[in-house]
Amino acid sequence: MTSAAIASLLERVHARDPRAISRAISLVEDNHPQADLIMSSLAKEPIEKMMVIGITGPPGAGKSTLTGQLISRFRAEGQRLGIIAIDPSSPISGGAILGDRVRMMQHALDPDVLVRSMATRGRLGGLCAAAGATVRIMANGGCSVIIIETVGVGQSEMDIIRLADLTLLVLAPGLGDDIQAMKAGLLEVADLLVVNKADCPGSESLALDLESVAPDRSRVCQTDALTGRGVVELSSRLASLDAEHRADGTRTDRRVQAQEREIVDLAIELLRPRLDLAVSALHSEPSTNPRHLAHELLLRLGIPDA
Ligand SMILES: Nc1nc2c(ncn2[C@@H]2O[C@H](COP(=O)(O)OP(=O)(O)O)[C@@H](O)[C@H]2O)c(=O)[nH]1
Ligand SMILES: [Mg+2]
Repeated sequence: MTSAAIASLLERVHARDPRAISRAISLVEDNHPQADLIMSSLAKEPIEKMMVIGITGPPGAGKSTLTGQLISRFRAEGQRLGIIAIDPSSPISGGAILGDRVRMMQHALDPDVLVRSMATRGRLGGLCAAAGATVRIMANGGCSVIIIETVGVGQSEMDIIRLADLTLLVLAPGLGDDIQAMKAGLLEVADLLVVNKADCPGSESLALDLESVAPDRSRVCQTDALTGRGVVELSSRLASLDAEHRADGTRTDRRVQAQEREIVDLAIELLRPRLDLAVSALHSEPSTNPRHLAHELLLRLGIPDA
């Protein structure tokens, strides 16, 4: 693609054309030679304004159903949304993703809800780089709220949580969640703990359990994502936390940290092909200590003492 073609693509992104937005995201994801030009041509202002919400929690907790409800709330306020569905690229959870698509069908024809799925598999540097680029392009395409829905509670979830301005951990009764196990990671980093399926038995005691471990009990919300009960309260909590974090600098701190993660991801991605090339030039013999050879490899690329 010529620079002129990229310029016209970006013009269409700024004119909110969903196809152009999707094309720009794909070019950057695929490391197109013009990816740098696309990213450096983006406007800062919409990126500063946007709110990125991460939604995580065990499969079946109701994340997609709740996302659907939040989409309706934000659309009622006239906001344009970007939705990023993290796809584990595994046949086992393929069904879950199909289900998610069905649950978002009510918004499928809405030109102001842009949905993108993103694979976790086959990514060297983690998800931060790809998701970071996607949210920035979506913001330039007029999305003021971006929701990233993850699939479970693994490493890629932590990556996404780092990227989000605000994170919801969605739990539900009857899933056999071991709160103690989750406590180590997600309970601490999530901004709001959502007990979904408030219509189901056990939700009250799950909420009480969470209130006892949460650093601040006002962080616990209850929702019934099927009917939408509790969603208005949840979105107003989100709005007030967002305002708080904008005012006290938390949001800026988080974005700086997220960008550091992204830079490391990108650097690893950039380095990998050069390492692959240089390793064959090493002509290494079978060795008891390949670690030594790894140092040697880095030395050849001008990185001493690694
Ligand atoms: N009773 C009840 N069922 C719900 C609620 N929210 C979601 N579900 C159901 O729980 C199942 C899993 O929901 P889904 O949104 O796919 O969960 P996810 O895997 O976390 O994305 C679906 O059958 C939903 O219809 C709720 O608040 N109450
Ligand atoms: Mg889901």
